[in-house]
Amino acid sequence: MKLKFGKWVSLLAFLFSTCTAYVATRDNCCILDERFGNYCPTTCGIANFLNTYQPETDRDLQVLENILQQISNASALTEELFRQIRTVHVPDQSTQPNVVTTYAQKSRDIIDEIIRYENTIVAHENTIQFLTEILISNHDKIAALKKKTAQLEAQCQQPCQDTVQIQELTGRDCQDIANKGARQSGLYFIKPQKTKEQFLVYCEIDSSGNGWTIIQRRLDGSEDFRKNWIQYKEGFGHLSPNDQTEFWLGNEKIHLITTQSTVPYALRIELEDWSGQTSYADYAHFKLGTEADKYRLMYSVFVGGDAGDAFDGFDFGDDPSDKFFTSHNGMQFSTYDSDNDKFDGNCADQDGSGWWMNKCHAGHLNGKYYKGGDYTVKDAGPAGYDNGIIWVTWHSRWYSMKKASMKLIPFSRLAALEGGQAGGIKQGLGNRGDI
Ligand SMILES: [Ca+2]
Repeated sequence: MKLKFGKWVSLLAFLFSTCTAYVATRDNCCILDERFGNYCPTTCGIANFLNTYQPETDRDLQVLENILQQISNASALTEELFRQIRTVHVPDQSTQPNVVTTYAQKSRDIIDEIIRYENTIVAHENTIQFLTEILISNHDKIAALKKKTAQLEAQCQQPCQDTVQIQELTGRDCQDIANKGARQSGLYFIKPQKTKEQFLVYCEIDSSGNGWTIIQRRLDGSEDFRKNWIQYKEGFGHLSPNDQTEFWLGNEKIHLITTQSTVPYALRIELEDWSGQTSYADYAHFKLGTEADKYRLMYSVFVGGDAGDAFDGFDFGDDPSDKFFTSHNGMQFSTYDSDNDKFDGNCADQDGSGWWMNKCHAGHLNGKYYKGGDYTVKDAGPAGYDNGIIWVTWHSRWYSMKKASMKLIPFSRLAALEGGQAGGIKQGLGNRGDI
């Protein structure tokens, strides 16, 4: 863009040849300029003028050239930037919607995951709350146990005393002891004939000298009567001097007592319901067979008693054979681990007891203890059969006794006792004709 000095000289030569008028006007001076004064400049004047202003003009031109070069560079840079932007950012219109869809799905997944975690946290909080309550409960129990332990430790510091008083007299049964003069009920050792060793029993002796040997006692449900064959054989529970504990004397001992001689025994069953009413039932010639015969129940006759004769079976109205299949005389003893009943199943296992089961029972004094008396199929557990302390000729099979006991006395003594009280026994025994 810069004009060379040679070109300026050519131009001035032209101007000099055409502008020769002495007074410069627009007509005779083509380069009239006030900086030349009132005359059209000569060659030297123009040359001086040019020499004066050329450097400044050259600088201006150089400045202009630089500016143009910068603009040119800037344009190139801009074009390069555009090119690079196009290269880097290539819009893909076809894939854009999918990208948006993918991001939306991811967002939903994240939200779902957050909700899931929140639910998990809430569930864990509930679990923690539940466990915390158990922990607090256990702490309370532990504290109670520690307190109890401390009390027991304090008691253990005291000297041990045997408070059980055992009477000195002995005999072959409690009536024998009473016959020897004993008039106090309590714990005695007896030794039936043909028995190698004596064993402890509770004797109930009245002022008239009647001596009852107690073979079973139910009174508060403190003893679990769901026991196996060996336990029923040997006996379980506790004998106490005041007879305030539950027990089963043991089939072997009952067998030994009732078969020790030709002297027949009588069995008395005494019951008490939850209203305080009592009743009893007496059976003559009561005895148990050997273990080999599964301690079979045998008696001759129901002597009497307001409890009724449940051992003879009961017609429940379910089936004509009810009475036959719920009678007990002649039945072998059964426990949950020794099924000797007449039932396809296991009566003793279903009813949780040991007893002379038929198919299964009408009297069941080793049954489950139900406080209050009345109980239901639901209370009876999975089997759903009547399994309480039952004597159906007095109360229904869905009523369980508050108290029950079974006790022995030589039959002759019972006959005298019954004869003096009522006389019903005479008729019962008269039918047998064997007393
Ligand atoms: Ca069976």
